[in-house]
Amino acid sequence: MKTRICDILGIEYPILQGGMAWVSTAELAAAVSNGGGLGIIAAGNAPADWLRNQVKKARELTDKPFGVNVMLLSPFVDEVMDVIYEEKVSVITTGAGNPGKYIEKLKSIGTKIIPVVPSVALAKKMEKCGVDAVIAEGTESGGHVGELTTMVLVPQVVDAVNIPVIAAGGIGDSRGIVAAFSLGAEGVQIGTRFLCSTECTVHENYKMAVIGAKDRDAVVTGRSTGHPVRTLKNKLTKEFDKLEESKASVEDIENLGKGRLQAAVCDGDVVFGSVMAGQIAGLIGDIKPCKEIIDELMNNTCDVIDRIKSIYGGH
Ligand code: TUI
Repeated sequence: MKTRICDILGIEYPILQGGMAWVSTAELAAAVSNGGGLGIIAAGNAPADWLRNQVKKARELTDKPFGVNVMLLSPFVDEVMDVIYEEKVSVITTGAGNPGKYIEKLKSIGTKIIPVVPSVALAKKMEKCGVDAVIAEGTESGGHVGELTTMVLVPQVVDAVNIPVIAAGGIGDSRGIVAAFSLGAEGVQIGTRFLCSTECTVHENYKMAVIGAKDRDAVVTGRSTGHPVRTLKNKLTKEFDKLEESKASVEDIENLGKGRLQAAVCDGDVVFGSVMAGQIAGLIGDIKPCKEIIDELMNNTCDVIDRIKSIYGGH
């Protein structure tokens, strides 16, 4: 499975690891890169020094390419970008906004830029700005979500742009990969599946909450704030629902979420923490090394394609 994405990024398989705030650390990124995909360190809301250390750590753990995910709503976004320039990070993905104003400088140092786009309009705009590819992320994903599903977003973005499209949201096994390629994607971004890996440093409770999740457990809260977020249902999401039903202010709703992702990731508070995960959580049933996850994804892809061929009489 070689696509333009493999050539652009210098990777073996067209699999990118999702940039998950607090979750996508140097350890996880290096493990995915060592497995033949593109590992990604998520800057999230972290300050520049944290990111610089993580980039250095990842360089110690792998000699393969890896990237950084920039969350554009971060209060530290400008200093995070400075680290990316100084460290000459080879590829960045962006989320939760339009990275337009950073593109020229990034291109001048050869950094590849792959923004997440939740719409055709932003995909076209980004192509015009000269980005290298786009990630069409459906609302099935965990964390901050757009409106459209992967199934409808990916083919419309594919038809609208000439640069490669990476599908994201709801992909956790080989069937999802083949589906994404059927829609015209040339790569996939996978988050929740890699969260349940041996190398991922999140608290064990968090991984077990994902493994225990059923099909309808990853719900969206915070729609009224303009920043809807998908997490596993728990006491915190019930509290969010109550606040939203009572038409609480955006400030009150946002305050309820403060520090809750850190509490889930670092302290294992899966009851009142923000357990961000995608809708595919219900499909994930084990924790294993990233290399095994990637090998399984790639090996089973051939079986899925063979099954499709057999349905169509092998033609
Ligand atoms: O960014 C993500 N997922 C995230 S970010 C995050 S941290 C956070 N926590 C609370 C509120 C907000 C952020 C947790 N998970 N995925 C990529 C993504 N990007 N999803 C949606 C978008 C997006 C939305 C609007 C990208 C661009 C965009 O453009 C608006 C514009 O300015 O044109």
